[in-house]
Amino acid sequence: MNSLDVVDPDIAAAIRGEIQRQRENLVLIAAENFTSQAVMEAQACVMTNKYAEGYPGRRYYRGCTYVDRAEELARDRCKALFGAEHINVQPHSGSQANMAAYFATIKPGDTIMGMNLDHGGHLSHGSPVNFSGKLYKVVPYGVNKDTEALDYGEVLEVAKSFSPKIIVTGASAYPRIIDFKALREVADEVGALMMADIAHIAGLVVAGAHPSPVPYADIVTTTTHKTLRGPRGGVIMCKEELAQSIDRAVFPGIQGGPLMHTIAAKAVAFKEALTPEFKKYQFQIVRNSQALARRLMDLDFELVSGGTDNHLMLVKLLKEGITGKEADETLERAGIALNKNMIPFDPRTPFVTSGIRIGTPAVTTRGMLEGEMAEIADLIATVIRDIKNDETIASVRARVKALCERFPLYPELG
Ligand code: DSN
Repeated sequence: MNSLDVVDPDIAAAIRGEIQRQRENLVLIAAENFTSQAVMEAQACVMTNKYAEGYPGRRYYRGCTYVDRAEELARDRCKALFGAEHINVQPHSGSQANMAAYFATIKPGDTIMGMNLDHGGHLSHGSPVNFSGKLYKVVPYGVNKDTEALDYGEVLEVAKSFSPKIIVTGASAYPRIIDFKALREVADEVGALMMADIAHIAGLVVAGAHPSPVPYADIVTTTTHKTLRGPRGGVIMCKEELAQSIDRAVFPGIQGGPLMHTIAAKAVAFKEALTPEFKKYQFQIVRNSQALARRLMDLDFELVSGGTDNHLMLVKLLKEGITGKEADETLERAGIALNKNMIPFDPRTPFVTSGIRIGTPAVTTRGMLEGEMAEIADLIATVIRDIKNDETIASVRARVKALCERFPLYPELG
């Protein structure tokens, strides 16, 4: 029995339940992953006790020798991964990384251009319900109605009409390659800064499975817990001339003490991401995603933009006559965790939606390959095509459990 069982058996039981849930279910949430035991050990370390406002060598507290070392390692490794000029590893989240990027470069009331949330963008790229939509004048851009992919000529037209201060690229539900060079050209044409939020594709970028925005963007933000497979958190990369403004925007601008245990865990994840195995893993994520997409299309499902180039796909459910909400609730009962998602030009609300988003980073971490992706597509199709039948759901649940048992997760956790 460990001390958590003694001090707080309720939380200990909840954690055990969560381990079991992760083991027995297929995690297809495109933004989730399973971090390594080493990352979790760093995250659960004594650095959680340390206050370290400031940056390595320039702190407002004494006793920072070892946390300085951890932050320096995190910065150096992140720099080696992405080739960026300046790195800040302190943002607590992707949203805070984005907030700091805006605070460093523009003023409330200025115009930003970000991808429409309904077309695959992110809340913090200018949604009216988010700080970004409340503080700034937002001009959304979206995908082309026919191709359901970005049309950079259309983006340029929007930019020319509204002269934004920043053009934000990046998405949380866009299955195609983003042409960062084309967006740089759009930004240059209208005299805007370019910011790329690569939270979803950061791991692919490290491996070369997706082009990097670093040569083109003034600022690149990311989270560390999606394809990058680290602890939950954010990072900002920027050109040297923005370094001081970015650092000041993070601290003291929007954050106080950095989470030094998380920064140590980020350093571990970056070390893992520098290995050849990590690169192979990223390419396998994409191969798996394409295998899953192909099988779904063979089973007559319609995918946004007709497929995928990256780690995720969006399935339209209009033809099936069910909502994303019905689909994700029922699939969860069958042991398949994914999320309902708006599709471009969706007639339904974000709480109901007409689609689901499926991602392969987590199942690929478990070791599943293209064969298992075909099996997963069949399981999803079986549930969706017989959504009211409890017996079907129970039989898929049993098949999911058997599949998961073939790919053990966290055996070291007992
Ligand atoms: N919540 C994340 C996602 O699901 O894509 C984005 O922040």
